[in-house]
Amino acid sequence: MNEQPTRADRFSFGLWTVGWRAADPFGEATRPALDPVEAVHRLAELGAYGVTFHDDDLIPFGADDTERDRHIARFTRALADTGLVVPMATTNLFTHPVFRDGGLTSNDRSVRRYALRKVMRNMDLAAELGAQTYVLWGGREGSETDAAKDVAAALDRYREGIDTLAQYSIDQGYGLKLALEPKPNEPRGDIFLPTIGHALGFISTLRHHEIVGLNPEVGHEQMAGLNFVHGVGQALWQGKLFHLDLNGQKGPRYDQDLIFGHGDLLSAFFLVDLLENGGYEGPRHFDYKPLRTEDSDGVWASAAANMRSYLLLRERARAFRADPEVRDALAASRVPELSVPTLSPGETPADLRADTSAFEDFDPDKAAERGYGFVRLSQLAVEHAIGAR
Ligand SMILES: [Mn+2]
Repeated sequence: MNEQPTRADRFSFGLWTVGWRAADPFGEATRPALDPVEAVHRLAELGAYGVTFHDDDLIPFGADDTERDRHIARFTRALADTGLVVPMATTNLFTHPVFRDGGLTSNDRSVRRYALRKVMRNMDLAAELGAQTYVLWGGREGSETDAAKDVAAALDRYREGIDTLAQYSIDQGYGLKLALEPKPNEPRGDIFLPTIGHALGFISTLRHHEIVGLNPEVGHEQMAGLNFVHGVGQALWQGKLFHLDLNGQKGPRYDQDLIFGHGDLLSAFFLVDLLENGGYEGPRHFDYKPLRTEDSDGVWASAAANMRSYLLLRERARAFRADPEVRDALAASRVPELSVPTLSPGETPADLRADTSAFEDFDPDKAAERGYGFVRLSQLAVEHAIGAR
């Protein structure tokens, strides 16, 4: 496949991804700092259309107004020079020690008020740069011991925080939608809103639930042992897939943030198939970490690899859907039949109860005889995914 990424593919990267200096809990940084202006230029050359950032990726924590304006001006010029857009922005509520017990759910009320102001300040910048989505990853919202938190109170404060920020977006006329990013653990021992399902349940209780959705991440759900494709499928079904973070992960362990496709490849194949056919129109955003072993050449190779993995999987998913044998196998497996409503138009529960063919004359032993043919279907998917067809 010689297809190169284009702006139409809507690939975007966080500044913190290619800019990660690769310090980990056991070792120091292996790479020098990356100027956000260089990141913008390199990503544009590679074919990305967008760049995203936490406030502190762009403006060092504690910078005064003059310094802040200077960083923003340089970044804005780089965007204008390259045509890169900022579809999403987010806030760092996890690095500074003030957030050691979280931001929106810290036990310390003054920290919660400070956290809200920090988010609002970067929402101002996000709106100015034309972003549509504002992501909230509550990495420090949680605990290591259940003695530390009244969970109901923490969720009350989480809801108050998100309601306040949604109200702010509305009051300012920013049109920013908020996207919550679930994660089960790391850096906290346990994080609130640990999965897509928890977050969807929480969102339904919000005052402005219509402008709050999700930014699910491949690795985060897989860390919890969950099926990311099913999670994204439900988020789409509920109209809540506002944005997403693509990367790779090898099962339940620490957050690996591998290149997209370098973890569970078959799940990545089905994910691309779902995104391309399920009505998701948003950015294909990569939230990954270039391996700590790599130098700066390796960083840019890894950025290109994410996009190439996606494009290859998209090509494979298209081939899968276009294959007559696959269509035949889908029909034999009665996959399309699942789209047929179980009751007939206008049929009531009483009508169903009166239908003897549904129960009294139904032969469950006979119906149980026939297999579903999912093995054939699954093998066809594997063969398309690995390019054997
Ligand atoms: Mn991650």
